[in-house]
Amino acid sequence: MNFKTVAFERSFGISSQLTESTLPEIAFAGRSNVGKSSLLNKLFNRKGLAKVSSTPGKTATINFFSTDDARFVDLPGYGYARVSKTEHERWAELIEGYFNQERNFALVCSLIDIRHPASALDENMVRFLQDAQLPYLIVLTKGDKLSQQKCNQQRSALRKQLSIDDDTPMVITSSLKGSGIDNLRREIARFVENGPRNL
Ligand SMILES: Nc1nc2c(ncn2[C@@H]2O[C@H](COP(=O)(O)OP(=O)(O)OP(=O)(O)O)[C@@H](O)[C@H]2O)c(=O)[nH]1
Ligand SMILES: [Mg+2]
Repeated sequence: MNFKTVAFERSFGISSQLTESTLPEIAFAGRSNVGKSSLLNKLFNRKGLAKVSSTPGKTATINFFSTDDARFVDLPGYGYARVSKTEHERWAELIEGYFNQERNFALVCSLIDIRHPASALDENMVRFLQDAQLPYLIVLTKGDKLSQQKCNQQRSALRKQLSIDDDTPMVITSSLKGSGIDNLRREIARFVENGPRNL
């Protein structure tokens, strides 16, 4: 797998429009503002690839980015309180629609802010991935905000809180400093090479 060439493919506002899954897919899920779009940009060292904003709710569509051997999927963030009911329903339709399709799910990266305990919505997301037996890992974002010791403590606490088994990687990253990014690239490549999970 190489992280050198990537191109924005398309945005989708409704799941029925999602194009066929022709490549192994790596999806990024997490609450609004957790750093999904920033992480994608950092993985490819391309600042403007996915739109980043300090205002939560920036990514309100499913965005596909493709490389030669995989497709990266930026999912809309959950848990942004100030969206309207219709916006929330649209979010739910998109996420559920994506995961309910027969797609080539190589890996779901579930992003959680390292500074806080997981929210109820984070717990739901992880439980869904576990119950559906989807291949997943946890990315703990914004690692630059805590000392290394605190980061490691938080990782252990979150592993416990979310009942993450020891075989599931929990990668600490900072899109600001670049730490953990190589490690995450390696994990992504490993999951893609292992092939899709037959559900
Ligand atoms: N300090 C720090 N800030 C970060 C990091 N990653 C993202 N941010 C900041 O967090 C904010 C949200 O980042 P985004 O990448 O837009 O978050 P998102 O998860 O895509 O948000 P939505 O599109 O709303 O779902 C921005 O202000 C980023 O600069 C990080 O590793 N460290
Ligand atoms: Mg985003």
